[in-house]
Amino acid sequence: MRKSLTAAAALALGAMPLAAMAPAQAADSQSFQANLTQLNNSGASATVMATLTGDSLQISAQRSGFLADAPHAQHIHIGGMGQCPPADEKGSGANGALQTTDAAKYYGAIGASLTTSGDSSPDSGLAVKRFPNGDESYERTIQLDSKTADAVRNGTAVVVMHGVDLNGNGKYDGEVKSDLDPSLPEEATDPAACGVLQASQMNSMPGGGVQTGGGSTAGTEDAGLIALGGTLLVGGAGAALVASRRRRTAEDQA
Ligand SMILES: [Cu+2]
Repeated sequence: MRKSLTAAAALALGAMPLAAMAPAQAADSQSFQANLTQLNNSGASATVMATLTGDSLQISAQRSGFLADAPHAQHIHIGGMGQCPPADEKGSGANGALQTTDAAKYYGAIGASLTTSGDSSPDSGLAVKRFPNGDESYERTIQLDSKTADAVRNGTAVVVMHGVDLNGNGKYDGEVKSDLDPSLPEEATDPAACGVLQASQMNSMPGGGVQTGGGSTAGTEDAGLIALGGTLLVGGAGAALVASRRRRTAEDQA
């Protein structure tokens, strides 16, 4: 965990020219990870790493167990409970298969489409020619809308990858049509794997975050950087909280 985190941080920093490494920009970047586990008994799983800078999200995915030679729509879902459904959740598909909208109360609607090229808005939710096939890995930097960026920051964004071979015949087919697009079989769009994007640095520290002393993180090369980011971040949030309290007090007195 720590090893990959360090590597990701080094990569992010290495990609930036030195002149761009102003403290404000470094503090503004946050790293996230999602461990996607199977839905619909798909056997699929994935690890997603992401770094959010402003509304710009650098995101990568390593996948396994997805139906080969078939496109797998993948999205960041927002506006639900910020959770995945239980793995054994039943839905409206064939033999109780879970369709995408069956679990919308858990993970919400599409906030961004993790396409391989072009548009990455919810409009491209079913752009099947611009999603990875099978277990192809994925890496891209996309612009999020502010709602989706906020959801990522708040830990309520959920990555869902779709496309399940329910009947095990090696292709998308079957009697039941997709709840998203009736021209497709449900297998093409049923959720195959799901995971919540969670902050991969500060939240893993004891006490919710900021360590100013030597502490248990001493010994990692980027501990100082992480602590600095945490301090600035918490400082910013604290200031916003104070400001909103002041506003509320002013309103109460008016
Ligand atoms: Cu989706």
